[in-house]
Amino acid sequence: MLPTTRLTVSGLLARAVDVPVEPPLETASAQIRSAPLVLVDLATEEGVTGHSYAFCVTPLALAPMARLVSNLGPPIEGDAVAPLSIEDKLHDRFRLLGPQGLTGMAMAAVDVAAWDALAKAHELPLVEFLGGERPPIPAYASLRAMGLESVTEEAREAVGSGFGAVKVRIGHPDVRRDVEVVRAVRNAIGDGVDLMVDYNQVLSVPEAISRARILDEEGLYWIEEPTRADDFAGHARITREAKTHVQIGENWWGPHDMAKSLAAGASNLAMPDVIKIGGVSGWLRAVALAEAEGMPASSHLYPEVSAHLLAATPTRDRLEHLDLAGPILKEPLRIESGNAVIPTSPGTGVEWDEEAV
Ligand code: SMN
Ligand code: MG
Repeated sequence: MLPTTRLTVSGLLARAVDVPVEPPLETASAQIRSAPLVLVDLATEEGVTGHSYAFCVTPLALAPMARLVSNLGPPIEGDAVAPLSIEDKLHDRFRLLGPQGLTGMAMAAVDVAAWDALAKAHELPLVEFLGGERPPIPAYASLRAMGLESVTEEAREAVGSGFGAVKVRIGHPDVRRDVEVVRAVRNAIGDGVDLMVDYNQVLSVPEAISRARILDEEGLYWIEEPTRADDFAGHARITREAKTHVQIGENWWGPHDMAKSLAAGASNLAMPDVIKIGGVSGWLRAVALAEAEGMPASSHLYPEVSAHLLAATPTRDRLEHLDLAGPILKEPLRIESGNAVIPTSPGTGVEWDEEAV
C-alpha cells in the first residue's frame, strides 16, 4: 500500500544557527570561523516534514535570511507540495525585486525542503524519487588551511583516509608562494591524486592569465574562480589562455545566469551550488545545460543533497566534501574510500540533531 503522496503545506519554520567551523576555513577572500545556517522545516498537513538548510557565509546575513525564509510560509500555506508550482508562485512575488542573492537562496531552500518532503512521502531516497540509483559518488576533500605546512598535513590526512582528489585554496600575495604550496601538497599526495586550486575571485584578469600560465606546469585538475565571479568575459579570456581547465559556477544565480556564463565560454567546467542555482528544481535545469555542452559538473558545498543530485547528473564529475553542517546533523554524509555514500533513508537524509541545534 502506497503511503500518502499528495501533501499540503501547513507551515514553514526557519531557525538561525551559527555552527562553529573548527579548524576555520581560510580563503584568499575571507576567513570563515563559523557556518551561519538557516535550518528550514517545511511542515505538511499529512505529518511529513521536509528539511533543508542555507549557508549564509557571513553571520551578518543570518538573521535577515531566517526572517526572509519564514516570510515565505504564509504565501504557500495550504498549497500542494509541488516544488515547480511553489517556485512559480514565489518567483512571481520576487520578479520586480529580483531572484538573485538572499531572495533566490530563500526560495531555493524552500524548494529543497519541498522535494525532501515529497521523496519522504514516497519513501524513497531523493535520487530514486528522481528516477536514479545510488552509485558511489567520487568526492574531493576541500581543504581548510592555506598555510603551507598545515594544508600539506591536511592533504596527507585526506589521502590517507581514501580521498582520490583534494582542493587547496591559494591566492597568496606572490605567485611563487602559490607554486610552493601546490608543490608541497603534490609532494604529500603523490601523482595518482587529483589536485584542484581555488582563488576565490581575488585576481585581476591579467594577473590570473599570468598565474595560470605558471600553474599550467603543475598538472592541476582545475583552477577555480580566478577572478570576479560575475565577470564571464574575463573568465572567458582566462579560459582561452590557460591550458589548465577553469572551473566556476558556485556563484551562478540560477540556470539563466549559468546559460550566460556558458554562452560567454567563461569556463571549461561547472560547479553549481544547489542553493544559489535554485534548489533541486534549478539544479536539474542547470545540469541539462551542462549536458548539452558536454561539460562536467561538480557540486559546491551542501554535500548531503548534492550527492543525490550528482547521481542524477549526466555529466557528473566530483562532489565537494566540506562538512559545514555535520555538527548539527543526526547523520553527516558518509565518505568511503573517497566516495560519498548516498543514504538509503527517504528524502535527502538531512535530519537535525536537535540537541546540537
Ligand atoms: C567556498 C566559498 C564559500 C564558502 C565556503 C567555500 C569555496 C569553495 O569557494 O569552493 O569551497
Ligand atoms: Mg570555490
